[in-house]
Amino acid sequence: MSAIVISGTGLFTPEQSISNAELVESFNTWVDSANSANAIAINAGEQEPLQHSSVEFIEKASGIKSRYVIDKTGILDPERMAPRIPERPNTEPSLQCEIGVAAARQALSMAGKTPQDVDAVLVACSNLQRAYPAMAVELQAALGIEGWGYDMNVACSSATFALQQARDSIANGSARCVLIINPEICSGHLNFRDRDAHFIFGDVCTAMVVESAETATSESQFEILGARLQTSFSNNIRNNFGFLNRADETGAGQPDKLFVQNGRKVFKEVCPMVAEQIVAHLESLELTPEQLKRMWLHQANLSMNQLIGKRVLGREASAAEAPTILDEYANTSSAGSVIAFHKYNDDFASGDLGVLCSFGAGYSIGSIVLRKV
Ligand code: CO8
Repeated sequence: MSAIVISGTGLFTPEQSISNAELVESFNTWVDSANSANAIAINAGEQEPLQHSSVEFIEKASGIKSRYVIDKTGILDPERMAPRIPERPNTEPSLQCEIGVAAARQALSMAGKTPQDVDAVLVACSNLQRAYPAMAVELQAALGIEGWGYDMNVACSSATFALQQARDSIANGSARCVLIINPEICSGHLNFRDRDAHFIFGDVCTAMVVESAETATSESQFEILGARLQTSFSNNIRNNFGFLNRADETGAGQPDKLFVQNGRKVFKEVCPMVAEQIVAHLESLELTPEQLKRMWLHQANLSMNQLIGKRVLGREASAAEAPTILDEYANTSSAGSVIAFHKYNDDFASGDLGVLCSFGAGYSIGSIVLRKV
């Protein structure tokens, strides 16, 4: 079997960005007005007052300083606290298609591919804009790609799981070249009134071109040496939004129809699983952690990545060994590790090794070991 490579990556970043200070100001304004509306119950001791959020807490607990979003005004409006993204008529490209096209064109151009070279489109992300037709099929049409496409969702691990699917499709001959697109509009499913989570996510779209080394002409190619996936059921990160919500009105408007998590448990349970997976995956390829030049880790929390880096390497990982993009982008779900890879691989020489690794809801973990061609 000939080698299979990632030959191009693309990144669409929304124009609007929200700083922690802006987000906290809006949140605290909403808290003050909710507390004054409930002053009687609060003063009577029947209800706990809501607490302010803080810039210091956010940066210290997560490492996040800002996030890009599709719509800043709606999120920061204390009367609304949700992005304002008008529905489009069916005759216009949907938003996920629009940002997907932008990231995909960049990835195709880097790989030196035309739409005619591509056989398959995988849209892999945490939240799909609609049930059907598949976003992948709309994107396929918008890009002028013949062949097939489908959507898949493994939350934060969607992109790494799609990489394995792409590799398998090329290896078994069902596609020559696969385009993976991760349109993550996380602000649509984030509860901006939840003090524990209102700062966590941002919006973005990434794309990757995967093909056989035999057809690849890109100057920058990374061979997929191995792909390892793991899932283990947990309720600690959950979103109960779904098509059956209308069949039980009692749940309407409940916070569980948006992102909810027990962040502390996620932190404690997931970090060791991720480190163990990376080490075992390397071992199965007869590689050692010392041979890694870089870990492009999922971007959820800076301390999480520092802990994983330390467990894998047996010492602190330097900023160059485990680069951070979450300070600027926040958690962009499946796109996070792909952004890190997209931005931090120029210094790789032929033969250098890295691991692209995601982890998140499910729980789900995906590790992809890459070698620069
Ligand atoms: N401001 C000030 N104080 C706060 C705030 C705030 N905003 N929030 C909480 N606090 C307080 C708490 O009340 C608590 O106070 P006390 O000690 O008095 O009880 C104190 O701060 C500490 O709170 P925590 O224990 O919750 O704080 P942590 O240090 O654990 O940090 C984090 C919280 C940042 C959430 C951290 O636990 C974390 O990052 N965990 C890992 C999360 C993670 O990786 N999740 C992955 C989820 S993403 C995924 O899989 C994809 C989902 C799909 C995307 C959908 C898009 C929306």
